[in-house]
Amino acid sequence: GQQLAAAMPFNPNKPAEYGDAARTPPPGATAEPSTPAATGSTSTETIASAKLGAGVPPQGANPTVGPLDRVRVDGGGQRLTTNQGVPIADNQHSLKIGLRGPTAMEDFILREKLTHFDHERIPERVVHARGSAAHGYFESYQDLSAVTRASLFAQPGKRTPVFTRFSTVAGERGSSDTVRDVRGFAVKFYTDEGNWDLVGNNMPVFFIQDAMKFPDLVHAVKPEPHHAMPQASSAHDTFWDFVSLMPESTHMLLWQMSDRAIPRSYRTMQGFGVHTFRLVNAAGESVFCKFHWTPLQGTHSLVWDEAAKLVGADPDYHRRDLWEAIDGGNFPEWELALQIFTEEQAESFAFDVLDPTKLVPEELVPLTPVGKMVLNRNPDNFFAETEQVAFCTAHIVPGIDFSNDPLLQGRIHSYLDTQISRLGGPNFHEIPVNSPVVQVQNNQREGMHRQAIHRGRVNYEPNSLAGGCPFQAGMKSGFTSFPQTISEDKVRGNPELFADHYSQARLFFNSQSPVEQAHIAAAFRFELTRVQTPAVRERVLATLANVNPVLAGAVAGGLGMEVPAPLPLASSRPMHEYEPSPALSLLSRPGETGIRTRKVALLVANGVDGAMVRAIYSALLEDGAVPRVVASQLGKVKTSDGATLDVEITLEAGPSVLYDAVVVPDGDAVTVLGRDAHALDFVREQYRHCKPILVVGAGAALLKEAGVPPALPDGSADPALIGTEAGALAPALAAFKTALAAHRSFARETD
Ligand code: HDE
Repeated sequence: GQQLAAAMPFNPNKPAEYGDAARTPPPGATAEPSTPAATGSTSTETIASAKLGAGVPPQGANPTVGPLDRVRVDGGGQRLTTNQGVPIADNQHSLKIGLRGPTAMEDFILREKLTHFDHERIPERVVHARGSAAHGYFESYQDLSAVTRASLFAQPGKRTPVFTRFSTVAGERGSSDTVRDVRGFAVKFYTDEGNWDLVGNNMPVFFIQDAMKFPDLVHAVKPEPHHAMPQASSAHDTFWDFVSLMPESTHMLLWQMSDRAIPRSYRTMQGFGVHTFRLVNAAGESVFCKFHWTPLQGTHSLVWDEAAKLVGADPDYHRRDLWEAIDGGNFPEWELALQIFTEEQAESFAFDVLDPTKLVPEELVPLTPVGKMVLNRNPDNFFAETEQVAFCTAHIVPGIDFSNDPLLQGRIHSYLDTQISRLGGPNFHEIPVNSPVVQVQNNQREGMHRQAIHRGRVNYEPNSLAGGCPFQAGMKSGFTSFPQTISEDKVRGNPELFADHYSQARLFFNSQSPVEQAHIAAAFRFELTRVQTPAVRERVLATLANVNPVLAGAVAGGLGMEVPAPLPLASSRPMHEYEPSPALSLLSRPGETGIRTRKVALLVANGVDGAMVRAIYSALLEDGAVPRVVASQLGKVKTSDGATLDVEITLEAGPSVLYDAVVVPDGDAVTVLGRDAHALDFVREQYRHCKPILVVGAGAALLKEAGVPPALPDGSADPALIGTEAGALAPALAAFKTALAAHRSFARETD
């Protein structure tokens, strides 16, 4: 027996069955990666995994790494096995009756492999199907116990692991990243009192006021049911038909037609909890609260023409950007801020705080920063983590509670419900990425795919046979709902202030810079041009006539129409007039990370000044930017000093839209580049998309060839169009970096 035990492999997956002692291999057993030939023994998957102490911890290790360790699988140095762990001798040939004969029914290896493959797909999310996620942590700045007993806010410096998923809403799982759409911003906090999911968007308001309307809204925006077109786009009749009959959507439509809907990166978006929530302290006192995420990287967007071209150039543009930033150690950060207000204050506002089509202006209730989120680890496996993560608005923790916002109330039901069909049953909380870091204890049992092995005979409460355990936590430490007093009739309807559909739409538009206003008008023009039904276009114009005459006029002009009479108002109350709120402009948050992670193309060809390319390349690298040597063809180019330079990517594979800026260095290369249509398009598009351009010496000729205005040494005509002689590179490079940090020069926009 002793001998047999020694020969048996030790299985570290099962320490729980035998207590902690089982973590130590029995004498003779091996927990080291081993080649079967050397020892004649097998080893289990986790033995080879880096996380069992054999290797380096994954980048940005945090407390979720431990719990996920149990299920990580690394195949390095291992034999192929079936799902039953049986070693597979031949993975290339099925079992046949004679080399040219039929396949044997008994080929259980083939059948297992095909059966598993046949069932690989799960339903995609009905909305927010396409997304990307990362692990990280939230760090609290201060002790917030005066307003909430939520443990993650209990003390300064306290860290809580998070998993955050960003998404588009309308597109299917394989659609493109840069379409015009709202972006999801969902954060799962693995707190020490259970999971809290803050399932927000990158815009602070929503299209509808009541959960009852959500299926209709989603049906209207999704591809039309008869021919399943268009993919991932709101620019079609059914969407505009629905929203033009739903004046409460007007405020959100302005956000959706703004540059917020085409972010430069997930890393440059704000996030919002949208609804009013409650915070509750240990004494049971409650205040209202709105959640805001502000990116340290600043808020930056694409321009529409660029976004449309990126759909083709790189459909994974945002996914890649997030992945590469984290992979390269540029961990994105967001500050979490709260708008805290009392119920009494809320009653004095000109809008109803339970109405999710309204925001609370920062001028009315300032933001209180309470902590920051750092995303520092890419998932190991997209399906296991990003696809299987289940966010639920119902996941709240003691200290946080819902408000009566009728949209939020409906969401409390929907998210748990949807996981049951999407993830195949009620045990989705046991999927590793969804498991809390605290132990789950209750008497819920069985169901599909149960992982936990509950011990003992007691699966009910109250009980005496298990000493009453697990026992109710009680009011002091357990979750308690805020005991709001309500004495009202049971009715279907809305409070009166919900009927003010336009004053905050007007606030938003009036708070935008002229450039942003022009982009909003252009987006309406584009979308309504795609709409085929004139009456729908007309109804949207009649809606906009209630918002702002300049906007309505610009959109109508763009469509070759007259502005119709405004839609009749739903309420006779005079509309509230807000002062513009500068915080609502994207340009008000340029960010603190300078040129870090900005991508810069250096266009080269034979004859380029190689020393200059190297100097500019390293100067950009030094400040954290991502320079790339781009040419017509891969391989090497000969530089003017007789040396060579490695080309990193071609103009064809790396077109202009993939870069935030371009440099055309000095040298004869310009003659070669000037004959390449890709190079001409490149600089034309960099110019058209308002990106910083630096041309040195002879490089200026490429601008002329492309029909771009000349670059002046001092950038006086256009601060992001910088030309210099080779001898004066340093100041020009400094000006270029400043322009790059500012992201774009909208003053030159010609679209
Ligand atoms: Fe969602 N929403 N939603 N939503 N939502 C889903 O849940 C729903 C709403 C949001 O990365 C679904 O797991 C209803 C507002 C995000 O996995 C589903 C209503 C906001 C995500 C669902 C809303 C959101 C979802 C689809 C109105 C911003 C992606 C799959 C009553 C505050 C989360 C899933 C992720 C996903 C229902 C409205 C944000 C069907 C019924 C408002 C970020 O449950």
